[in-house]
Amino acid sequence: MISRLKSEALFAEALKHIPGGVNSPVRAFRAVGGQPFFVESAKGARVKTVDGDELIDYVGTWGPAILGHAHPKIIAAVKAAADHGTSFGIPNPFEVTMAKLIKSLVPSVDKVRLCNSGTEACMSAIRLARGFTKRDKFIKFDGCYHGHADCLLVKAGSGALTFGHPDSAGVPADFAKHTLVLPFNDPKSVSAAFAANRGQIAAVIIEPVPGNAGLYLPKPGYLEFLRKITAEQGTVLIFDEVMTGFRLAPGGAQERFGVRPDLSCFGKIIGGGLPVGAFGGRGDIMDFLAPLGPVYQAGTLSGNPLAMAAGIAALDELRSSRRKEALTDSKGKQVSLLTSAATFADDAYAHLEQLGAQLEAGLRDAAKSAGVAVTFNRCGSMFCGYFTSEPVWNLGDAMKSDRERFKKFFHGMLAEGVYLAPSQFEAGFISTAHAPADIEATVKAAAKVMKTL
Ligand code: HOZ
Repeated sequence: MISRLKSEALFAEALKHIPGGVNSPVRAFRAVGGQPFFVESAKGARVKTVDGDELIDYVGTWGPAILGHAHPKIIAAVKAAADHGTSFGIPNPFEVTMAKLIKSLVPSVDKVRLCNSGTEACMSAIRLARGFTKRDKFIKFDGCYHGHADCLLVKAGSGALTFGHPDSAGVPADFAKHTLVLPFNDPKSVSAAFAANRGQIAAVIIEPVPGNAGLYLPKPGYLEFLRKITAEQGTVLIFDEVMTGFRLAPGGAQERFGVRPDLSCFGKIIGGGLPVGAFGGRGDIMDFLAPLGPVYQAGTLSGNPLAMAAGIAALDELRSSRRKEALTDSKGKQVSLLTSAATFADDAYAHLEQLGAQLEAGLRDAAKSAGVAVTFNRCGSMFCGYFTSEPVWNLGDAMKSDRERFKKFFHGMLAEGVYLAPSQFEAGFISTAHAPADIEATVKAAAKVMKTL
């Protein structure tokens, strides 16, 4: 039995001073029971607890750590930036570099505004879409989580769902009455909502690959359908790529699925582990923002030099892993890496894909050998195993999974030194710092734990 005495003492102290002892609800372990451990440090694919345990980490600080923890380039960039000051409240050169980097990776972005969190990004994108279209209503999908702004905290995923409050208390009904919530992967309900609210829908906001109710994928043609109907209806299509951006491909889910939204929301990876958010897209829409236009949005720490330096280092490292291996054809023209099997393994995204496939195959085998029904969903380096034999395409399907089994699995894996998200309704994240041996160890642990379920 692993001793967690230091974590327990810290948590007891935290409970006296912080509601629930945590600063973000999912961290409280309520969905799995028990108490959270406290982390002393993290490096590469591992976190080290204050009790001295080293755990293989698949939470990755909920997505930002795509290069693993404490990547030397990011740490060096933050240290160097800090020497020049931590915040200026007036433009700094890093902001311009970051905006150009985002644009170069995500072709749907003409202009980008930086802010401090994914919540801010989504809240601001909705306000911008409403200001631009002069319409009030918008569509979101159940189980999708777009941060905790009032109008978005309706049938929301992540902690809101885990704790049984997908509609939060404290949100006046009037504030949420323009939010239309529909099932994911169901084109008919979208057509019906447009027909019933003709000329009134400002935006459709969606996590193109929802990662806040576990993980499920868009059915073939679904994102294309949303693109078509929103274009026809003069509605702004917003992709919330806070989790998927720069992870599922350099250009995010929109690159992976080949669908171009009007606006996109980002966060996580572009902060390299520091607080950050961003939203961007079509220039004609973005120019509705103050000071050019009538839609107000602001922030003291927006474009913060430390967060920018960390994010630039992270994006640059991801990009350079491609550049290093870039091939040229006979005329010296660069050939896409993804066309070359020979260089596949050295590309960060190909590496993540391979690790994801290894984990998927291993966990499927482990479940099969143990006779445990698991539906394993994966998209690149994001994954979720639901304890159900049915396919999972939306929140309704996800809710059918056996959460008691998940609890046992979670704690069993933790005891084996593997840290998964402490909720059935969160995605797992693989980083470039995970080695095939880490995946192998994880699969071995899973095979052992599955037999006890
Ligand atoms: N909303 C995050 C998961 N989807 C949780 C963030 C955290 O607790 O750090």
